[in-house]
Amino acid sequence: MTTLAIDIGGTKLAAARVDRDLQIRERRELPTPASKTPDALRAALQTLIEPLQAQAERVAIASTGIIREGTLLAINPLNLGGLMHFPLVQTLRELTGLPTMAVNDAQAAAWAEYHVMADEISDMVFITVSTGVGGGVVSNGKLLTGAGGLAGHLGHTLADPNGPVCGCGRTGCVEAIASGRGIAAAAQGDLAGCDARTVFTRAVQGHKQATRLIAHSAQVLARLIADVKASTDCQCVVVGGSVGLAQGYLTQVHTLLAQEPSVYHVPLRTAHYRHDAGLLGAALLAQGELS
Ligand code: ADP
Ligand code: BMX
Ligand code: ZN
Repeated sequence: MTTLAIDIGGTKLAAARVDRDLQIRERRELPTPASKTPDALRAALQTLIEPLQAQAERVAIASTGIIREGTLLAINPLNLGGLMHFPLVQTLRELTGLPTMAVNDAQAAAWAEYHVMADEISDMVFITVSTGVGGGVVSNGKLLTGAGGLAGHLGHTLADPNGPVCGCGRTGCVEAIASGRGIAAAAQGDLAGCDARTVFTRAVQGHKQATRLIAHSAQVLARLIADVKASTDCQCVVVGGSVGLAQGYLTQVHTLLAQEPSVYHVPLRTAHYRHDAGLLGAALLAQGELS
């Protein structure tokens, strides 16, 4: 019983064969094609899955964006280029001939992380700080997707009314400041043009602007988590994504959250499944839906 799980992010594509007991047997990664055209994505997905699909019985996709009737929609089209309306489920069905389902990446990751703690916890929130900032909410043991798949898009809540314009059209979203793209966009002077990974490396070396950019991201994330606690009364917030998982980041968020009034405090955890939470959550959801 093997699932071919695929994770489509704004920066990277990942795929793995996942067993029924959630063990990853083989995993591959490719950059999300820079041109972000439908043809380039289809070709990249084909290359990615070809060596993995032989024994698979179904396909489970976790993807950035809102997934509506198997099609990819963006709340932040800047993260997706020309991929708006990409027929995700249809494309993977054609490429593999297998039953296929798709879900938002952060919602999928929330489900995997909830699975790890379901014995002790009924209400939790997952936040990915990656190319964008995504979220998934589990309330009373149920994953919230909302009427149209938008539930949990925490990156598009307000951080600063005087902040940068977000790709979604609003001004000052959490994502426009705290995400990898947000950090890179704010980099100036000798950091101009650097990606978030480089900004983190420079901060470790003591670069002042790099340190400030990361501290600003962590501050925005801590305030978001206080808002999330106020709106969901969750028992735990799990943080993932390459920025969220970066050395020292969650410690900063934790310190800043501790400065908020205690009613907004909530235990913070690093994603148990690290970079694989989206893949495994999609596989888990597919086991339920496509079995
Ligand atoms: P995706 O958004 O495609 O799911 P990631 O979770 O890897 O992919 O997030 C990509 C963002 O994380 C980019 O902005 C990238 O610069 C940044 N990033 C990647 N690796 C690191 C790292 N080791 N430390 C800090 N930031 C990183
Ligand atoms: C954006 C949005 C979310 C996604 C989040 C994290 C798009 C294309 N994506 O807020 O759906 O969950 O980014 O995505 O509108 P990632 O690419 O950083 O993993
Ligand atoms: Zn936004």
